[in-house]
Amino acid sequence: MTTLADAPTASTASTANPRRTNLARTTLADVAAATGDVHAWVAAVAALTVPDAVVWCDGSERDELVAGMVASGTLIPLDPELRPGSYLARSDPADVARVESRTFICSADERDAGPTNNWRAPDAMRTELGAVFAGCMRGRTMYVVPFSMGPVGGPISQLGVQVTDSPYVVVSMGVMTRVSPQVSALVEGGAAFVPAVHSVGAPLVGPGGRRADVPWPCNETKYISHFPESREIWSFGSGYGGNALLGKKCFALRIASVMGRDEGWLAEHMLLVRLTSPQGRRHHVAAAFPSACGKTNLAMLRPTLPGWTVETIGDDIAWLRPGPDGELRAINPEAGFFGVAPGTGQDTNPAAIATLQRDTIFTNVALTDDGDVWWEGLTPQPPAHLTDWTGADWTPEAGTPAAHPNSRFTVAAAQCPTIADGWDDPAGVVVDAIVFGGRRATNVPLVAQAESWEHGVFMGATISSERTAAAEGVVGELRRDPFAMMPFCGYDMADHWSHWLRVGAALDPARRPLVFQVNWFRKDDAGRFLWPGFGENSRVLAWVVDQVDRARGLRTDVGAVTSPVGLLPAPGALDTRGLDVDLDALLAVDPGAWALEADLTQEFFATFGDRVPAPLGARLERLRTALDG
Ligand code: GTP
Ligand code: SPV
Ligand code: MN
Repeated sequence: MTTLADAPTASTASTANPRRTNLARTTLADVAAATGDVHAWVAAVAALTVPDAVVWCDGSERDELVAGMVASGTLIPLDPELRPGSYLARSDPADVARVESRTFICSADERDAGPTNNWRAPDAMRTELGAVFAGCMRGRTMYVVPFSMGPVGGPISQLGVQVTDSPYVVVSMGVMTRVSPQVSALVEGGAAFVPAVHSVGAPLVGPGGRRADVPWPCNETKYISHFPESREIWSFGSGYGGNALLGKKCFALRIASVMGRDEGWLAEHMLLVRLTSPQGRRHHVAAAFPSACGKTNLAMLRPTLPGWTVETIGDDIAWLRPGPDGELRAINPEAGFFGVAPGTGQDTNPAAIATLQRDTIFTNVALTDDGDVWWEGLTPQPPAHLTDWTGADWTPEAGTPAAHPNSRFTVAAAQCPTIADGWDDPAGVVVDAIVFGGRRATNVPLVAQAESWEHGVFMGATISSERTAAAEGVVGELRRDPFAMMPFCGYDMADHWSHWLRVGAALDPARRPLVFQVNWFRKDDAGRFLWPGFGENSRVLAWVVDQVDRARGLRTDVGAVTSPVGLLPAPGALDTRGLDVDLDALLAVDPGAWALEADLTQEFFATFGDRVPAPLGARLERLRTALDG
């Protein structure tokens, strides 16, 4: 950690601050103009935000920042024997999830943001942001965090620099991304980087003088703004998750999706796993599910099928690029997991439980009386007494969850016992199958295979899912979430579909991944899940990769039968031995319900006007014909 010599000096009386004159003159345009040189850019951000000090980070600052946050009450140390090296943070109760209503794509042309993003004209947004960022770091330290998304220097990797006034964010970025002296040297040496400015929006010095800090500073007004053309990120007012850890959704999805569109690759909301069959054949699967719909679970799956192993490569984001031989290669650009705590237990995700034994930051979970953590689903029975996520006494009679439904853990991927050998290979892995899924109580079968790449893009484009607590909104409400990217695509969603068609066309047809759709969440009339899920999902993955082997001539038995919505497992091809499940109900395709679904898809497509690629319209017509037939 180095403190910049020419940083603005500490000031208690804002009027005495020599930067005040600069402040009036520094605009977001000035900051944008300085992005070519990291030092000039940092100086411009400091002139705008007026921190007390500027500190450059390379990971070596971690222990000091943690000690400071323990002293200030931001982090509560957990019992060193029960949970070594681990901490609990409690956010402000009004800052608990991503805020999609305040997430903006500021492309020059409104049509490039598309109808599913909040658009603002770049200049108008720069003016608005200029007003809130001016002096917003008064009384605080501004940290400069150079980071790499993906293995440092890798051909698929990218650099970023996040400026933030939150030490919680600095420490979290150190887990979720690569922060190191090597990365700092690259950035300071002039390597290109994505500039990302973050402030909790809670200056400690104002007109009334200096205020005391609070454990979780934030601001009621929030902006999570992206400028796709200049690749800039500006986030204000929140310290939570994807709002604040700007390498994640803001860079690795919203900005990277635009880079991918322009450069011929894909940035997706996908987990990445390696499956090894009992015969020792390896396959890699990328799977897109909306937030809190089971990516982390599937990424760490413990197969119930004998002889199969699943190894984890990523649990949230994948960057995919056509490789030199017509294959599709993928990396996990992240270095850690920011996973949903509730529902994570020994039965549902033992690998996650093992990962979280030490060196983990928990946010908004409950605290046990002996200094450990708890959340709904960690154990079948809750402890008799807890301190809930708000810091209040809690007993099982409370009637409120002890952990916030979007409470999370932040932990290094390398700690995961199922992490794959070579998970951080800069060249990535070759993707054999792509899976799309969502939470659907009705209609959508357990698994279906696309008949072609175009059909696969149609499947991705038509995903809908019941809302979860990962963002604001009514939990359970059905919404469209194409490619599980609705909140994360930095450009027009229909252009995203065209881009997928283009990328697929550039791949070798013999090596192109097969595409599937899954649904673990189908329910019976009594509202019970029809499928046990979790480790049993290995049965579905096994069928998926068996289908890949069949497509490549490695197996000759019949694996699938046709249906209006795609290829379904042939009788006996999906191994359900030992399970008490109603496979007919799980795979049922109700033509009436699907005809309604097709009508809704047509309405949805219509919202994108003429940007919907023709093959998707044709696919919809084929679906209708098949349902009539
Ligand atoms: P983000 O990190 O928000 O992008 O989400 P994620 O997709 O990684 O979510 P995660 O894996 O943490 O999903 C958590 C929720 O999905 C919990 O409520 C789990 O209990 C539930 N879940 C995961 N897999 C299954 C499954 O196979 N069946 C059922 N019924 N629920 C599941
Ligand atoms: C999601 O909401 O999809 C997440 C959590 O993975 S956050 O990083 O907060 O976006
Ligand atoms: Mn996610």
